[in-house]
Amino acid sequence: MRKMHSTTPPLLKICVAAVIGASPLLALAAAPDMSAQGEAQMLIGQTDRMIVKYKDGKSARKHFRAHVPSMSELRMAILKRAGQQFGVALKALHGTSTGANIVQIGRRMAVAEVAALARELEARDPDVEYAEPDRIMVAQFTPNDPRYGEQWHYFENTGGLRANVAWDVATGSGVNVAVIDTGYRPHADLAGQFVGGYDFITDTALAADGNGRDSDASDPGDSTISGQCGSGSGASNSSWHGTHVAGTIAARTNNGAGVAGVAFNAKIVPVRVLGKCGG
Ligand SMILES: [Ca+2]
Ligand SMILES: [Ca+2]
Ligand SMILES: [Ca+2]
Repeated sequence: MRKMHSTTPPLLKICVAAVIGASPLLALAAAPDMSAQGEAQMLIGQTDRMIVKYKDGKSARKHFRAHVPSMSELRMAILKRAGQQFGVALKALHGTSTGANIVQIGRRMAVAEVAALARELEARDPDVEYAEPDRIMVAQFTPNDPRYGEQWHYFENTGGLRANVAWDVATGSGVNVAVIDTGYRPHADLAGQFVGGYDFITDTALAADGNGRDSDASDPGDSTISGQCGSGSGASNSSWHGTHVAGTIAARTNNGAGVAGVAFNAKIVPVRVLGKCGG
C-alpha cells in the first residue's frame, strides 16, 4: 500500500472562538503498557518482506492462487545485486492477486531501510513498476485517551470530522494556533501545549484581572452576577471558554488521560480578548 506523507510548514493560524462541541477536559491517570507498546512499535517499524511489481505482472484477481512467480534469471540477478548493496539476501516468495511479487529479505530491517532498498531496485531495473516495503499497516490512529469514545464528532463517519483518518496524514506538528478567546487555565491535558500569549483586554471591569493589557493571558473567569452586563442580564458561571477551545484543538492525545485534540501536535498561543460580559 502506498502512503502520502506531507509536511506542514510552521504557520500562525488564527482561530476565532468557536466550539466544535468538545467534551469537557478531564485528566485521568492510566499507565500505558510500555513493553507491549514497544513490541508493537517494533512490529510496525520493521519488516522482512518487500513487494515488487514488474510492468508485465498480470493481475490474477479471479483465479488467484499463491505461487512462486516465474522471475527471469536476469531479474533475479538484479534483485540480488540490489540486496547486496544492503547486505541482505533476497528470495522470491510468492505472487499476489495484483500481479506483484513478495520478496523475502534475509533479516528484519527498518521500514525506511527497506524503502531505500526498494528505490535501489527501482533504479537498477527499468522493468520494475514499483517496489515498496511489505509492512504492517495501521488502518487509523486511535488514541488511548479514556474519553475519546465520547468524542463521536471526531470519528463518526456521517456527521463527524473523521479526524482519525486525517491523523494518518497530519497531526498539527509545527503549527501554532492562536486562540482568541477568554484566555487559558492550566490543565493536565494541556500541559506543555501553550506558547506565548497576551491579554488584550483594556477595560479593567471586563478584564477581571485587576489591570488592562498585559502579557499574562491566563483566564481569571468571566462569571457575572444578575444585571452586571446590562439591565435584564442574568447571572452566569465562568465559561472557561478559551481553555475548552484550546483543548478541542490541542489537548494532549494518546497520553492515556482525558480527551483527544484535533491537532494534538500543534501548540496554542492564548490570546485573551473576552472577559466578563464579552469583549
Ligand atoms: Ca489584564
Ligand atoms: Ca492578564
Ligand atoms: Ca488526553
